[in-house]
Amino acid sequence: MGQTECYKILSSHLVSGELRQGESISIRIDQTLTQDATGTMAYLEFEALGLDRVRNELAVSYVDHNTVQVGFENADDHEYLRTVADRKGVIYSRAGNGICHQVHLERFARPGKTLLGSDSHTPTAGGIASFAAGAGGLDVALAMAGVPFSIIAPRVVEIRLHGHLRPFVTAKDVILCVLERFGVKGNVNTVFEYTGEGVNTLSVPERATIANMGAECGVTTSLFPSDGNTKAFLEAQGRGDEYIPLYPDEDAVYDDLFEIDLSSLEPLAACPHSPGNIAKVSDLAGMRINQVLIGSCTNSSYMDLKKAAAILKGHTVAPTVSLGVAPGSREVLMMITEDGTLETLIKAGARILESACGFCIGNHQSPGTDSVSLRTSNRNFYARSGTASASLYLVSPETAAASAITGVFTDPRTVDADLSSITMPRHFLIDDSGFILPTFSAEIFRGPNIGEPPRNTPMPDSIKGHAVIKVGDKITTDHIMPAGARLKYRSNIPHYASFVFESVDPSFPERAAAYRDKGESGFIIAGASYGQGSSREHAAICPMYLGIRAVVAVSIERIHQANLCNFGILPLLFRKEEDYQCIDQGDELELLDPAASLESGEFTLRDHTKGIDIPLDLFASEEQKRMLSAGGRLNEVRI
Ligand code: MIC
Ligand code: SF4
Repeated sequence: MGQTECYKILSSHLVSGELRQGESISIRIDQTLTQDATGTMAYLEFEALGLDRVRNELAVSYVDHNTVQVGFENADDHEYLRTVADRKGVIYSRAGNGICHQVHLERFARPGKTLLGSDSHTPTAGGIASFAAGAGGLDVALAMAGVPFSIIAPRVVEIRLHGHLRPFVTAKDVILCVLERFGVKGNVNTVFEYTGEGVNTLSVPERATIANMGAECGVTTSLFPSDGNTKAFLEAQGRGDEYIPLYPDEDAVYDDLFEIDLSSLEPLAACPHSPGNIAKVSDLAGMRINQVLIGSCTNSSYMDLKKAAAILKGHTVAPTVSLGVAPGSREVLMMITEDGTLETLIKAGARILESACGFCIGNHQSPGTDSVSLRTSNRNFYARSGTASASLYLVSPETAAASAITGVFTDPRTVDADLSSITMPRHFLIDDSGFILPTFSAEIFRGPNIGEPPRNTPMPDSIKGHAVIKVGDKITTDHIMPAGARLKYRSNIPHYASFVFESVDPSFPERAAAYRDKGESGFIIAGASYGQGSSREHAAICPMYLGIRAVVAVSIERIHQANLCNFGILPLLFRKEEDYQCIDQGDELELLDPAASLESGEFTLRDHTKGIDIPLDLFASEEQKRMLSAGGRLNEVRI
């Protein structure tokens, strides 16, 4: 039986376990990446492992999230990251060099390699046929220490592309179509593999846009083949010698098939407040808009900006609209400067933003009250922009540019511009001076904002307390741990913990801490797809700090489930989904005989308030059971 591309890479990296779908396996990680918002904690955790230097093939530390620098915290964190990278053998990509996923694709990602990143959009590198997954900081710290990464051998879904995109229909519309089909929940332990002759019509940056937003479906990663287009991209990046061909076998067997006729697609948009809430741009046409933002790791490549500029050329942004453009990397910024694209954007009235995450994470550019914001980024979760009343729509750069001119939602197919000559360049402008190579000599700097990596206590004999909060379906890590204005406290857990569930229930931290201080264990009760979205391990660490011992949910997303185990919080699932209805916030709860239940994986939750027993299943591997018993991975791991 032929192999999929996914299983080819997994089998060449298999360290333990049987490579059969659903089995727990561990794989060797070649490359790692971190970004600053998750990176400080990841390197504190790496330091706690006591190693002199990283042991994997390539480790890169990017500074791209917290670059606004209001107050001393961000700058101090950057200095910690620069010095710890130098000392431990990590390449440091300084602020201004660009967004981690865009830069990694340009300069480091390689076909056939494995990449683990402390950011959920690490699968962007799947566009260049790298098996690239997002994980919590601790898992990445361990990968840097050479510890294999554990995953469930995934089911592989074939997404077969036919035909070619028509003018003004883009890679963004392809992934929005995939999101319409697969949604944002229920795709755990799945990999999307793109095949079919339509794949040949997509350049690596376009493939990267598609692989990037597979993260929104919750898949482990997405993969494109390594073919002539991959070779052309690597050559244009001066890395032609890194090319290897990589395809699935002709008779590869997949678990599911979804076929897309690229020629039949039209411009799409993800509507508030979920990337899976898809509509046709033509159906939204005419809606007044207030803000347009082009950038983020999804759509900030050289071609993206050139196409947006070609539409904007000769026009001025509507007076009622603010247009911001953030080039994805210094390479992109230098190229649009050199070829005049930047001038076109400036003349049209665009505000040029730093090559960083910025608006995407709500770090700046929060829209006005009740306003409508069109963005080329990948997440439009409630309140992520910093303005809870705003409505965010996710669109292609073409739709964004066309709408910026008219001031209303506009189908780009109605504009008068010719984009047909905008294709991938034969040579990108290469300048690696934004990277600092390690010298193994720096004194590690620690600002006052940087604490110790927090640890949990071993699992107690009795787990008794209250349902501190009950939340519904699709609670994202942005709901649990806000970013934006709170992002600068990532290295200061006691302070950051005072914002847990800020947009859902701001009284949560005080309530949880009061129960904790009485010696109780806290419970979070949740619906389906709890913890979707980012890889931020703070969504586990901060609740842990507030005394949470168990999350009881209908379902939990992959990266968040791993983060919970890493920090000693029990991920428990209702055996009967309807039991979710039985528990109310404030109920007095107890997990009966936790030690034996951990062993068997079957728990009983006694709701003393309601006088009922509820059966639960532990969602954890054997390895994770050991972590949970020890009160988290840092208490248990031996390097
Ligand atoms: C995001 O897009 O949500 C982030 C910010 O990049 C996160 C990482 C973080 O919270 O620091 C992610 O995607 O993992
Ligand atoms: Fe940065 Fe946004 Fe991409 Fe996250 S999704 S890495 S915040 S650009």
